[in-house]
Amino acid sequence: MAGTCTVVIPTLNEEANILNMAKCLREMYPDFKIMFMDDNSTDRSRELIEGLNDPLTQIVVRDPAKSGLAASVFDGILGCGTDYFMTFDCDFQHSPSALGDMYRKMEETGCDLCVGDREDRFALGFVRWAGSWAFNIFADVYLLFRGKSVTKDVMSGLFAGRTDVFVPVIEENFDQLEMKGWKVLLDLLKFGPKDLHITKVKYKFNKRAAGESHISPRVVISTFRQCGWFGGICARVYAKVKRVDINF
Ligand SMILES: Nc1nc2c(ncn2[C@@H]2O[C@H](COP(=O)(O)OP(=O)(O)OP(=O)(O)O)[C@@H](O)[C@H]2O)c(=O)[nH]1
Ligand SMILES: [Mg+2]
Repeated sequence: MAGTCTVVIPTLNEEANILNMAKCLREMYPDFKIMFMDDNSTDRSRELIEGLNDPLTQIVVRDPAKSGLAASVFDGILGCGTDYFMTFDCDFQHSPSALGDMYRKMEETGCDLCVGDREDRFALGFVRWAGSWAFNIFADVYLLFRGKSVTKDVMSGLFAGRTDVFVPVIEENFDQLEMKGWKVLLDLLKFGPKDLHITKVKYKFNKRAAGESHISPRVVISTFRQCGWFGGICARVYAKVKRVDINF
């Protein structure tokens, strides 16, 4: 029997994209459950999704006290109730066709995790490409030091996993996860089993379709914080240079 699947989409003020995204995914994947994990958007996101009246498409408005992109994704994985989960952005940077590719890979190989591998890493410009490359090396060294599995792009926001493998990982390490962070895959590898079976699929990385980016220095700080004591020091130095409060 084919495995059931939920697409978990963290969202914040994505009214410019959210309806198109819901319709596009529903048309391409009639059987997938879609969960928009919304951190109390102040725009029309909620009414747009509720107006669809689609039982397989939910918008979960989260507790403001527990806000955070990573917290939203962890919540979605814990609550999805399907065999697989897939994480996906709401701004069309991840190609919707990649979801089908990842689903087939999960089914065909029986792997634990399938990671999206960006074809065009320069799509966001040199500075972000270089930052992502540097962080990948930094995180890989940290993961290998912990004896954990690594993958080509640990910074990827597009990946699929087996719910039975990763729900226990999240539950058992809940207090140590970087809830205010962005790099969910890094925490899943950090706290996951050492011998994960990981595959990858190539996908086209696009520019944001519409709406505003949420990227900020906090992304850098939280990612450093995920990488042990040395990462913690780097986070503090970076916060000082950027004059950002590290306590968020
Ligand atoms: N629930 C939740 N979702 C968020 C939050 N911040 C961003 N998101 C969503 O997470 C996804 C990624 O955010 P983006 O702003 O696209 O970040 P990015 O892709 O790194 O940056 P761009 O390349 O500039 O788009 C989008 O679907 C956002 O709506 C947050 O605090 N909470
Ligand atoms: Mg984006």
